[in-house]
Amino acid sequence: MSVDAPPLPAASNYVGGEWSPSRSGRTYEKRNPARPSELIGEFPASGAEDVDAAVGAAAAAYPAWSRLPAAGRAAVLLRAADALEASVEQIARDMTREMGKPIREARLEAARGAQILRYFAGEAWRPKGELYEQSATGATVYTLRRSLGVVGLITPWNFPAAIPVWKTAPALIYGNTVVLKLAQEAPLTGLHIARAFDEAELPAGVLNVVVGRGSEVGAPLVRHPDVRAISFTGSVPVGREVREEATRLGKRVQLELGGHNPLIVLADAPLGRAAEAAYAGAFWSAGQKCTATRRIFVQDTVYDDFRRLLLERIERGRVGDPSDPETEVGPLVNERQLEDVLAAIARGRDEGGIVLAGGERAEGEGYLVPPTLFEDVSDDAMLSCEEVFGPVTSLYRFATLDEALERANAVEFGLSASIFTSSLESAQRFVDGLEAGILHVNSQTAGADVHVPFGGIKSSGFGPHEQGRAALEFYTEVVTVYHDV
Ligand code: UN1
Repeated sequence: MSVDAPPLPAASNYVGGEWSPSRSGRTYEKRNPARPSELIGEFPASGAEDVDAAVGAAAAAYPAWSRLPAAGRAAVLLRAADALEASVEQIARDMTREMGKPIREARLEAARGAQILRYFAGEAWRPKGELYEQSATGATVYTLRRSLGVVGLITPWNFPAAIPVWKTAPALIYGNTVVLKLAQEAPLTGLHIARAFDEAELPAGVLNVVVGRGSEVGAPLVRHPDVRAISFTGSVPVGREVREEATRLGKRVQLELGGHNPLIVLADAPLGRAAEAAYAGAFWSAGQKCTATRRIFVQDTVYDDFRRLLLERIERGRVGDPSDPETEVGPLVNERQLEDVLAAIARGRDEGGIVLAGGERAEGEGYLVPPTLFEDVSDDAMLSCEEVFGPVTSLYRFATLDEALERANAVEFGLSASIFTSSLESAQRFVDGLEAGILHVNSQTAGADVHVPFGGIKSSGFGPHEQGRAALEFYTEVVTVYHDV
């Protein structure tokens, strides 16, 4: 069964509570990566003048929004959650059509949007400061957290519902107003978020959504003097530019960047579960997650068994049309990503890696590469060190847990990591020694609960983490009040 394509949507920016084309009138075409001959729609190719208008609207809306009681802001988030939830199926279908995420994952992600909004609505009733006594007098001294003002959010195409919501929801609940720059490859999903807030009667200008290229929208947003803080999710090179520019201008900046996430399988692991986690972690969403499993370290005594189980799982996996609810692995997002992934596979082979499965573009019009598994890749080869944003992962053999931890840590990234073991002691050594911001014991490297911090260390992230109560740190600033009577 395949889902039907809905009619082409009217696509615009959302600025000051109005749906509007780009000021220049320029547009770009968005095509379906599973069927590039199918046009999804024409979207605004926005520029600096659109950013100016959006920041102006956000600045004008800020005083009233920030003074509203937090419970009033929460009411808007809760209504937006209902609106998103009512259109989960439509959002999921649009997501699948515009960026190729298999519909079964797209549905889960769209539903997660409503959950994130509800969690952050709850922040209205949680503490925003701490109470102390002054040393000299015993009178009160307390901290309070205040909103920043206008914040700029720059989001990627690979989680086009979850990431815009997990930045927007905390920004708004703590009293900021927002300019959200959507990824060029996934505008339609993000515009559903604007529509949900519009239906929720968010006051005009509190959330402004602008579609366009990073260089034409992202860069002016980072530079804009009225934008106090920038939260960015994307690639390491662009993230570094954003950090340099934002810090040069004295702005607060938060980066969520790439990963090169290891999964360690010990000899005492439940091997079937580990193979399942390796498959899902490496290949769901065609490996286009910063949390995807890129390196699989397997203890030598079970290496051959695990390799067989994973190859069997790859053989059984459903690869193809992402609008088919059975499909597990769909296309890459665009032709450039396809070319980058194929070039990385070619380099992996040139550097001595052996392809055990996949390795070639699939037949047909879509940008599809089947799950690709390497072995015999050396630790200093490109595939072992650099993030390849596609369904490509490598198997490595190791003897001891110490060796596995050392090799797993030998990359510049530190986002997520997993271990499969039935030993409490080994699990604890992994938790103590693995350099990553998100650790999984007996589960796959991808996935993120709304109520706990999400973020990487080393080159994978910068600034406070996202989600959970960690979001309070980034979207507010601390004021200390000495209160004598
Ligand atoms: C997840 O693993 O569900 O862009 C979330 C990314 C991450 C989000 C991953 N920032 O892939």
